[in-house]
Amino acid sequence: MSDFDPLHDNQSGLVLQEAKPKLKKPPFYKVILLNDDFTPMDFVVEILMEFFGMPHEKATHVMLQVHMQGVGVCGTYSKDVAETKVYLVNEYSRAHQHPLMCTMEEA
Ligand code: TYC
Repeated sequence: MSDFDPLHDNQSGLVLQEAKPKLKKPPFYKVILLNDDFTPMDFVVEILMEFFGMPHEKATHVMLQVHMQGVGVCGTYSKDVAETKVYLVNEYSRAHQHPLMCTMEEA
């Protein structure tokens, strides 16, 4: 052991514990679509393609999953990106007079 070892202070007899790094990875958020009885299926497919970059086939699959199960995940993003997508999708739906609801939850 060296003369100055902060973890084992020979003069006081104290043993110090090194501080653990407190950095945590930032959380990710799932962006979620909710089913409703009024929004046309084609409009939901368009949303999934335009705002979430899905090819037509995948967008159709996710739309049908939401239609049958009530909710579905559009993608997983950082908090800022998820919040922006939720805002843009809800604004776009309202602008087209559809009640489609988009929301987010921590992944
Ligand atoms: N249930 C709608 C219909 O029958 C279609 C739909 C799918 C609506 C997904 C919303 O998130 C949704 N026209």
